Amino acid sequence: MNAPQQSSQPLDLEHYWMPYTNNREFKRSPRMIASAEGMYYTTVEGKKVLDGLATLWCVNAGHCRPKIVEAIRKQAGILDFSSSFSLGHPLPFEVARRIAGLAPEGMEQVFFVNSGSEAVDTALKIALVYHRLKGEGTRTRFIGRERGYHGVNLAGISVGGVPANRKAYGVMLPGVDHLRHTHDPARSAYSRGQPAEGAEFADELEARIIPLHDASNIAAVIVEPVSGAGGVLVPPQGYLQRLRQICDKHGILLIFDEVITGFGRLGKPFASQYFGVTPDLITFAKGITSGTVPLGGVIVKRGIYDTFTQASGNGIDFFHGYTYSGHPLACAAALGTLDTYAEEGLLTRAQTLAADFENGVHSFKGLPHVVDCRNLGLIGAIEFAARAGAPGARAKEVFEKCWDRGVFVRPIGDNIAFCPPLIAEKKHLDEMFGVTAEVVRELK
Ligand code: PXG
Ligand code: PLP
Repeated sequence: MNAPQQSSQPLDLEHYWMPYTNNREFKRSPRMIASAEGMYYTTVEGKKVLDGLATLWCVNAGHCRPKIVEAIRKQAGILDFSSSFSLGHPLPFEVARRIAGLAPEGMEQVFFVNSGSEAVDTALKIALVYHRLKGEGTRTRFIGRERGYHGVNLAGISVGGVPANRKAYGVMLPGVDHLRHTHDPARSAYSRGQPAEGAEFADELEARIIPLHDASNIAAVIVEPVSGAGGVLVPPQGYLQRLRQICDKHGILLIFDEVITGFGRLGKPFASQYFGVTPDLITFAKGITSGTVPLGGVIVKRGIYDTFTQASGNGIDFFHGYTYSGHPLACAAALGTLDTYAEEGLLTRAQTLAADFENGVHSFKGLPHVVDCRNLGLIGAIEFAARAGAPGARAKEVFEKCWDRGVFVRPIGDNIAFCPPLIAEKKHLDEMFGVTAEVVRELK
């Protein structure tokens, strides 16, 4: 199977097993990207495509930004790799200091990993050990949420709530329960920003889950402040505050998975600050390097870190870490990214664009088959009624036709998600929404 490419050698597509892809379909008709700059990809055929999803919710600074490229280039020639297992090099210390400076007050220590999935596993393990060190070792259960996405590792799919990511894997982590999701189209379809109704969905934690499992057995609740991969679900007003209150009352840790919402998506460094709710742990990835080099991590409250270090005596304080935790190239990319964010004001830029973005998302109301429009900051989605007998077909068709017309947006079930790089300008939003609307108008 061959595809066009720039060199004279045709590209052999056979051997790469692509993730989350219909491999046979792709290899029959590949969508292949050669390069990218700013808001646009260039395909191998030379076509420009607007990146309407920051690639996979991560390229917040836009593509191939000079400071980031230069930081990676330079670091590769200075220190290619050095481990962080009882050795050190300066970069992860500096990145951690910078992140602590952006994080909610009191969240000061950063543990590095290489992806959002690893960040989730790490956060759950920190929660287990923390309770054990506090003499509450019975707290081993985790509470996730329907339609939550917490990566693909076994712990992440256990607390996650996307059925397709779970159904083929049989036994997962034991002792996991799920809150219901907050999607409530009957009351809240077409909400601009946070739905007014639905804070009481959080009460299920206290009314059903805690009585069933007993708080003394529950380690943590993990939620995305705004669910992304589950279809862009915006939390109802007051919902996250209520989760926080209930967790506090019962000694349960609250984990915000900010892999998508972190680094400016809602116009603050973290969604936690946007909502004014401080969790005990934050997982992050993606935007920390604007997608350039894999890096993720967990930010914890000071007291959690202190509990580990005080308990360890002369030994290792946390028996956990990845070979590449704190990798020099990833950390260099992070510093270049954080500099770019700071110089261009990108971590607050979503505030400036949010109104235009909201108007763009809600301009789909009334177009064929559209049943909902949702938005917050610079993340949003439109939802279609499922085509009879073919769920997801409408969104897939929209994705394919938009791509052909030079705009990349992501289908998620019957939703189309929008999540542009934070450097987007009004003209890019107009192009993204305009092309998508043209395609939606043709939908059968
Ligand atoms: N948590 C959240 C909230 C995420 O959005 C992860 C964890 C896992 O991160 P890694 O780096 O391990 O992929 C994510 C990642 C989609 C899609 O279908 C979403 C993600 C990744 C891939 C596809 O939209 N989010
Ligand atoms: N498998 C084997 C055999 C290993 O030696 C290691 C790390 O040393 C791993 C898996 C884990 O790899 P990583 O630390 O990159 O997650």
